[in-house]
Amino acid sequence: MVDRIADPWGERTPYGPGEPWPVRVDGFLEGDLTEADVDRWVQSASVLHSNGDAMDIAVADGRIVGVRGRAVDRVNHGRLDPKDLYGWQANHSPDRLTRPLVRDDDGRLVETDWDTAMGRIVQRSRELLDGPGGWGHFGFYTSGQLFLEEYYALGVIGKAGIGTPHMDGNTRLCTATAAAAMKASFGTDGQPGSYTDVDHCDAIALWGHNVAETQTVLWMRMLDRRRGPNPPAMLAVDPRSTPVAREADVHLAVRNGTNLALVNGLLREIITRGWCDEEYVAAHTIGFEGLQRVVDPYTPDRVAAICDITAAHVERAAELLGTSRRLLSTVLQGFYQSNQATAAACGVNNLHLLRGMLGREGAGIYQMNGQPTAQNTRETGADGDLPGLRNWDNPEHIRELAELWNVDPFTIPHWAPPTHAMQIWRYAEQGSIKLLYISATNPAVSLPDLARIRRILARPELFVVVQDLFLTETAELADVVLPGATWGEKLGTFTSVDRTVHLSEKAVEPPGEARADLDIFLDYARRMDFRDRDGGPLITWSGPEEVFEAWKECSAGRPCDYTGISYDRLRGGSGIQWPCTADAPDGTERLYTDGVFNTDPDYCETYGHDLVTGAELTADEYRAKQPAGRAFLHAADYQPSPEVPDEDHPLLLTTGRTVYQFHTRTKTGRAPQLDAAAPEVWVELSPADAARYGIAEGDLVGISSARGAVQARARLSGIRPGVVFVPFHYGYFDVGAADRVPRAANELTLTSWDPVSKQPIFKVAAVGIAKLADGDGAASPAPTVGGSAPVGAALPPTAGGPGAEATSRTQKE
Ligand SMILES: Nc1nc2c(c(=O)[nH]1)N[C@H]1C(S)=C(S)[C@@H](COP(=O)(O)OP(=O)(O)OC[C@H]3O[C@@H](n4cnc5c(=O)[nH]c(N)nc54)[C@H](O)[C@@H]3O)O[C@H]1N2
Ligand SMILES: Nc1nc2c(c(=O)[nH]1)N[C@H]1C(S)=C(S)[C@@H](COP(=O)(O)OP(=O)(O)OC[C@H]3O[C@@H](n4cnc5c(=O)[nH]c(N)nc54)[C@H](O)[C@@H]3O)O[C@H]1N2
Ligand SMILES: [Mo]
Repeated sequence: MVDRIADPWGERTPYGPGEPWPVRVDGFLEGDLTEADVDRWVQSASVLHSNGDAMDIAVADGRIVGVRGRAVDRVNHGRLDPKDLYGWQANHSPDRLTRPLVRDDDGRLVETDWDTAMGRIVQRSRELLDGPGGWGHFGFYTSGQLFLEEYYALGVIGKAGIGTPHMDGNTRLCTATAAAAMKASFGTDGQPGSYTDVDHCDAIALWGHNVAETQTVLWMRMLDRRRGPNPPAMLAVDPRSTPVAREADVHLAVRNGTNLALVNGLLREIITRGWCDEEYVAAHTIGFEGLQRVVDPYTPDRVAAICDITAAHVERAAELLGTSRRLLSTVLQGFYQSNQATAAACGVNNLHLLRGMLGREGAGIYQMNGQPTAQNTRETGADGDLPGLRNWDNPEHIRELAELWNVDPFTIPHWAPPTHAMQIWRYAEQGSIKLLYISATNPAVSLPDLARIRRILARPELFVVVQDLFLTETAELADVVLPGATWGEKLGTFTSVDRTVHLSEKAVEPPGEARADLDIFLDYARRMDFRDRDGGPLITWSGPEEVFEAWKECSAGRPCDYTGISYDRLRGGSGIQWPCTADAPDGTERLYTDGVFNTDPDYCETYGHDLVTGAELTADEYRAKQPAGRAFLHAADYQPSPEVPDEDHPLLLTTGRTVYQFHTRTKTGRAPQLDAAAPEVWVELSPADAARYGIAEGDLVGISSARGAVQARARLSGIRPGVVFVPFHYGYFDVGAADRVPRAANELTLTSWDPVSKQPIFKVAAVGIAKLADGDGAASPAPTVGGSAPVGAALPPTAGGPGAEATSRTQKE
């Protein structure tokens, strides 16, 4: 038995390079149940991060009573993380939405039946679609947490039914930069690496990624290598002292917002010190001279000054990267949500290309996903891209889709790039979008500058539909609220970071009248009576497996080819990595093993952008580069972040996560062990800044930016001086509580985004702080585990107690 709140990572199972990662099966059952009490185990995988931890759901008396990791799965070899273990309890929360809600004449949300709720949505949709401006009035804002089948259905509704380009996911906040960087460097989206690269690598570089807290099982794999023979070296780039930073051999605590300067400096060192794989560069890349010209001025001294680290640290990091033989990199929000996101993420791709560290065991890149199904949002086109990683600017790709759906090519929006989420919100603000259909996301907590978002949602002219499990901060402001069924209550598939596809079976019935999102979307399509080119119904699917089969056809011949996968093949064993075809029936471990990239003009997903301005290149400009299967080395100069400290706001704010909470806490806030481990917002600051502002552990602190202010209790942590950190999990009100003290990090953040990926900058803002009240010696609610670990003080350690005891069984494979 292990208290996995006190110890999120559990026991080490060390292993050496090239050895199989030992199995360790983790499980948790509610109360004092044992496996003998379980009636059925139902196959699934985690939806509380992107790792794809495979698990079985324990069912007794028609209820979910626990979970157990799947030993046979390639992703986790049986392991589960704290959210996997305890998070499912939210499904049973008594405040689940069980009936649709509509706004009555007094402006209150009242329960109603499905016919009434759907009737209102369809009536408004029809008025808008048949009136002047038509499709232009529709906006769809979806998620990275639904299933593949749900996104594909939504994509077809938006693109072939309504014909609107205004569709995106919260994946724009999450992994838009991963997609943008892979498209820019390699031609299409699609993760080059495999999780098994951890088993083979001799160096791991973590670029703005607190993997210990956010892909906890992947970190277990890395830690097991670190504790075994011939461990990999480790580099961490993060302004905070996260568990990753504390473990790393070299930690670069850069000033947030300066990643690109660092990366340029490292690339310069790799080139000048002769660590390039010249043969690989000559045969498989394009753009070396341009890259060299851009990075040349980034000497270690100059980088040290911009990033506020030492030149010696830059040199040590370069040496670690330059002398490794099998380098694995992971990139996430410290890069994606920071200044110059796409350029910095492309810089990591450049590093691997220069060193030929791609497409072989241990040499891999994870341009990470965050949400469990973000990969599918991107593949199926629910983020506005075209399904199958097709290029909106390539008429042949449009023709393929038109044929597949039997619609006129002109119905499919392709006269301009798809509208990104930040622009969708702007159109809703300006009034051209009049119907905003939000599914499985809580923008009233997760988008930047919340005062503005609340104002937009509350506009009387904007008809807002929210499809969720709970009455969230967003649902509160909706005109119609639709109760969704969730994980464990519905069937579907999804794909994790390293392209592993998992099946998630239905274990139990949803509560009340809640319905699977797919059923809701299909019902909407039926009621809207969308037609194909011959007057037949556009959408005839009735269930997930039919949609999956249709999706396979759409994916055929594209990088994300699913044609060799079926529900039956996903049952029983391990997840399978795409592409999976007749030629590769067991899936594909790594992409680009032959050094041939997806950059052919007829095949690529984009004709590219100028990394600095975001300007789109044309097909002719792209063709003129004659990529011929070579990868692009893109480079750009560093520029300071759009917001830098000033007199009123002398500190840099950054935001992010703790291991115990998921996003806006709609699930983890309702799982008692997780909720108790991090029940309230806090602010991390360095002891030096604390002394300067007269703040002690536990004091109540006011934090203000040009947009808003929040209050939080202070934690003195290992964060770099000049920077404060606020977790973004805590919404306007707490689960079950009626108090409305502003405490969401996004009250403070700014409306600004990367020019290429359009991902918002959540990681850099200027703030001021002031002590509001004495903590009287009580510790802040921040966990003592993870990035919020205290420095200099012995505080009561975070623990879960008997209610958090989970099982863990190790065995040698
Ligand atoms: N426990 C938990 N796990 C999760 C989630 C969750 O909510 N909770 N969410 C999932 C999702 S959707 C996502 S996207 C991932 C996110 O996973 P991560 O990206 O690992 O999480 P974050 O905490 O957002 O950011 C990572 C780190 O970036 C650092 N950082 C901030 N600014 C900068 C900067 O300018 N440069 C650099 N180099 N680093 C910087 C922060 O200090 C932070 O430690 O996690 C997934 N897993
Ligand atoms: N300041 C700051 N802001 C950030 C970030 C940051 O690091 N800092 N990170 C950003 C990132 S990476 C992300 S991914 C976003 C996340 O932001 P959100 O997506 O807004 O956060 P969630 O709380 O996951 O919201 C998901 C919603 O979907 C509901 N839901 C869950 N499952 C289902 C389902 O099966 N069906 C339906 N219909 N509903 C469901 C949940 O109840 C919840 O309300 O936040 C972003 N915002
Ligand atoms: Mo995310």
